[in-house]
Amino acid sequence: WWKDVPLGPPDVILGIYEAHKVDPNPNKVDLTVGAYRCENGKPYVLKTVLQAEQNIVDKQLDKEYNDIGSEYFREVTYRLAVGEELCDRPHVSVQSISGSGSIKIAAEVIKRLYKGNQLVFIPNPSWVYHAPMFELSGVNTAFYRYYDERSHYIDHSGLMTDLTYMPDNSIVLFQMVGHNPTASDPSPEQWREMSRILKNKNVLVFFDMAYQGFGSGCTETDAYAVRHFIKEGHKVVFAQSYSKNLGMYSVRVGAATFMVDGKDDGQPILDQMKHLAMCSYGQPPIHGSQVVEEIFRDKNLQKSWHEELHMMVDRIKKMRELLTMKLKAIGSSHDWSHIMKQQGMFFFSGLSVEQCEKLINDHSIYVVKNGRMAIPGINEKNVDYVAQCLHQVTK
Ligand code: PLP
Ligand code: TYF
Repeated sequence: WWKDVPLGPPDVILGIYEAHKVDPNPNKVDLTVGAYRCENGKPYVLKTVLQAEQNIVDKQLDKEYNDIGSEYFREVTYRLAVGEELCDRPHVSVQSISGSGSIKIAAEVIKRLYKGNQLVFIPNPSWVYHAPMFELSGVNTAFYRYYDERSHYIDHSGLMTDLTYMPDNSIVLFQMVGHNPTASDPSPEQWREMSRILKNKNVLVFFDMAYQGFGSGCTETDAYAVRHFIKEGHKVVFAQSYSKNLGMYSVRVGAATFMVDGKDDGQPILDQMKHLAMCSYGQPPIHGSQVVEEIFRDKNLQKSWHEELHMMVDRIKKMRELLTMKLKAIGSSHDWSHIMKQQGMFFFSGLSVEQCEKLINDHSIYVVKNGRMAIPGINEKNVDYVAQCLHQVTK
């Protein structure tokens, strides 16, 4: 029946993750998906989340339709992004299906606001789904320079130049923290410079905030960029996700927010977001938002959440140090300084496709073929093996 239908594009990350699952090699290491793993290599369910779920059961909370998310959920989620200082700024937000659904809803609204006439500029490189999400929503995409392959860090002059020449009224997408895949985030000074450059261009600034907390370990510190751009009077939209910072990957909880000029200014945007949600997935799932609400209602749960977030980020930092040390100890003369310079979930190694394929095929170390490695897959048990194999393929 469907022989004329072409195959869909393969998922370059999850495809390798699936291949890892069926590899019988006992030494195999999975460094593919951007999801946290414990020291024992297993996924981590936050104790804070388990306690919040227990509360939900104990309270026998209902599972009524969830509309655009409760006032309380949307309020605390907004505050998590903007902090106390900006919490009274006019905005409209809807709970959505984690970061992905929130980006998509916002992209669909943007298409209606701009009628397909403006480009959205995306960092080169960026998360693999950014461009297709906008394209599928009818918003054309272009790239701006972001990453310097030689320094393995931000391409300062390329980035600033491309922002300078960005046409007025464009849309620009930034990853707020924990950039996927480059693990390279602008410094506060660089964010300020970027804001100054864009100031008089009437640009719509779109923040993807998938990793808030996973940069520094502190959700406040990590929100510097979005807060600075709002304070500076930019038109800001942002997509939040609790997938990573609460370890609720498959629970699918997040929010899409448009900053607006006053309450009336926001009503059409809110209506649009609500309608688009109703016509695609209906209403957002309530379980994850109840978990979030339980945590925000209880100071002790908030405290334990932040402790667990710190614990995850600290282990990632420790693994960066350990891997660097091991590579040095076994005599690798390759430049690995970017392991420590980068932050967040990933190490963007700069290894070639051939080197990555060697890691996968000869050593059962599963990495994304653009050289991206998810640090949480490394632990004290496999770090020697990972170091040896990295040394092997870079000799
Ligand atoms: N944005 C970025 C940069 C990501 O890396 C991811 C997931 O890895 C997402 C968005 C979407 O994640 P989720 O839909 O689980 O929030
Ligand atoms: O590791 C990454 O970059 C992601 C992971 O719906 C991912 O692409 C997997 C599934 C999904 C969103 C993100």
